[in-house]
Amino acid sequence: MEQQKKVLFSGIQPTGIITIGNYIGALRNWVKLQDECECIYCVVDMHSITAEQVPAQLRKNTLELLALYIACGIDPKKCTLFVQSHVPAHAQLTWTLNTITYVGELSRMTQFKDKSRRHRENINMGLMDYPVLMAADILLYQTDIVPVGADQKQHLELARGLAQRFNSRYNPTFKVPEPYIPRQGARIMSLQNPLVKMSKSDENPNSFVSLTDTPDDIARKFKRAVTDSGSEIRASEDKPGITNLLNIYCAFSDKSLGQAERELEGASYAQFKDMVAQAVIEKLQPIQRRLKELLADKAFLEQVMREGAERAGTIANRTLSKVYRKIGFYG
Ligand code: ATP
Ligand code: LTN
Repeated sequence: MEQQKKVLFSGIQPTGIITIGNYIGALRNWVKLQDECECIYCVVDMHSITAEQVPAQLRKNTLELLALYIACGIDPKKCTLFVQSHVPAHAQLTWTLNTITYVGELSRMTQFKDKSRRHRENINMGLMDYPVLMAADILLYQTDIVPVGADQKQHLELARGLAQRFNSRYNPTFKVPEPYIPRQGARIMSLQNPLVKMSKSDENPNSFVSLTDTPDDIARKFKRAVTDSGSEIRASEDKPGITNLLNIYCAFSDKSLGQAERELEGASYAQFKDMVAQAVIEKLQPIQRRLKELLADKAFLEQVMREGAERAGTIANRTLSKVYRKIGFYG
C-alpha cells in the first residue's frame, strides 16, 4: 500500500516583496519539501491587515507574492497555492477557536508585545488574534508539518495547544502539527542592526535585501551592512554582524560554516561583503527572470489562485463541518 504523504502547510504575508530572510528561513524549504509532502502554500492576506495596508498595494503584493512562490520553484501542479481570504473557512474556524483561547495567552505572545510596542497607534484586536488565525490556517488542513522561521515557533506552540485543547474537550478532531525550523538560517538579521530580525516591512530599505532588488542595490546594501570590530571572519556571539553575513553567504553558496570560514581566512570585510553580494545576486537572477515572465501572464496566476482556493476550500470545509458538528451547531 502506498504510504500517505505528510501534509505541509505554510504562508507568508503580502506586506511587501519578500526578503532573503523569508527565502532562507521559509520559502527555500518549501521548495525542497514539495516532492515528499502534500504541500499547501497560502498568501496570508488576512494576517497582513493587522498592520495598516494601502488597498491597491495589498492587491498588487498578493499577486506578486503568489508569482514569487512559483518563481522560487514552487510547482503549482504539485502544490496547492491559494489566497487566504478566498477560503472563508479560515475566518470561520478562527471564531470558533477564539472561544477556547484565553486572552492571557495571547497577550503574552512575543510578536504581539513587540508589534504593539512599535505601533502604539494601532494595537487592534486582529493583531492580538493573529496567532489564532494562524492556528486555524494550519488545523483546517490536518497539517503534519509547518516549515517556518524561528520567529514563528511560539505561534506554532499555540496552534498545537489549541488542537490538543479542542481534541480533549470534544474528541480527536485535529492533527497536532510539528514545526519544521531549519538548523541554519532560521533567523536572518537586519543588515543595519544585527540584533533584530530582517523584516520586509522595515522602514529602512537598507536593512533588508528583497528578492527583486537589482544587482547594484544588493551590492550597495551589503557594502553598507553593519559589521563588528576586529577583522576576523568567523561566526561567534560577539560578532553578530559578521555571523549574520556568514549565514547568508552559506545559504546562498550552499557551503557549510566551516567551509566558508576556511575559504574566507585572510579576506578583508570589504572583500567578504562583496562575495556575499555576488553569491546572492547569482541565486536571485534566475528567480527575477522567471518572476518577470510570470507577472506578464496575469491570467495564469489568477487561474492558479482560483484552482488553489477550490482545492483548499474543499479540504478546509470538511474539517470545519466536523468542528461545527462536534460543538453542537445545528446542521
Ligand atoms: P513583516 O515584516 O510584514 O512582519 P516578515 O518579513 O517578518 O514580515 P512574514 O510574512 O511574517 O515575514 O514571514 C514569512 C516567513 O518567513 C515565516 O515563516 C517567517 O518565520 C519567515 N521569516 C521572516 N523573517 C525571517 C528572518 N529574518 N529570517 C528567517 N526567516 C524569517
Ligand atoms: N504568521 C506567519 C505567517 C503565517 C503562517 C500561517 C505560517 C500565517 N499563517 C500558517 C505558517 C502556517 C508569519 O510568518 N508571520
